Amino acid sequence: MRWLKSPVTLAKGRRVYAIGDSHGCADKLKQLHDLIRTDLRENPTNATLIHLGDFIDRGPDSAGTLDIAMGFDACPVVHLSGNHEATLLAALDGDAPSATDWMYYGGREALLSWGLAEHAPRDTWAAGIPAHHIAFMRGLKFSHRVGPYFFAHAGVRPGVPLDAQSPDDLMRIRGAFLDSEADHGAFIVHGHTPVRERVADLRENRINLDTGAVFGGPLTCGVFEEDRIGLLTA
Ligand SMILES: [Mn+2]
Repeated sequence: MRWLKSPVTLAKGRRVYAIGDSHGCADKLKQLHDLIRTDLRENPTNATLIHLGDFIDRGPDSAGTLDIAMGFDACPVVHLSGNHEATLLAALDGDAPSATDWMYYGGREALLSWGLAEHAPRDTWAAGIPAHHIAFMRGLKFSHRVGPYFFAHAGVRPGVPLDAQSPDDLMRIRGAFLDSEADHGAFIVHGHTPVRERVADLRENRINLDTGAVFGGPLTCGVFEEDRIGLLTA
């Protein structure tokens, strides 16, 4: 495992794994889970796995990716929502612009993974997507805090207290957050905006774990322990 020096320190005896945007790349997510299981066996500790969201769309197997995400049982897991899950749920709730967006941003591939036709009419989606997948997506959280770390799919709005962040910012923000060198009150662990170099991007106030798995890059897991951050890739 490659280790980086973290600007913050997690309590001794704790470890957090965080996985960025998997976007239907079920094979890579399974490989990464296997690496985490091995790491836990070799270095047992009080660990939590956090999925940073965007499980679905674009890649070949959204359905399988959800099953794998839901099935991890080697330590407690927190699942966060990405904008793609939120957009699909809004479409299922009848929001027409969200349905159009969803089809445009990789929803067709997700429909195929659920055995629906690529152009299946919107009013057939809810019946065609397994109920346990919809329930899982509806249960996703928007952020999670562990010690000095704050986890969210996309980031946070600078100048807004962490406990007052809007779900929309937590799932969708880009420029205002990515350009900010401010201290947000915690070190932010996020994905959402693929790193061009396809390796986790560590800054003073945040780390971006979206290494573009669905665009040919690896899927990355950050391993947070004491004052260091390890990187596992699949
Ligand atoms: Mn996203």
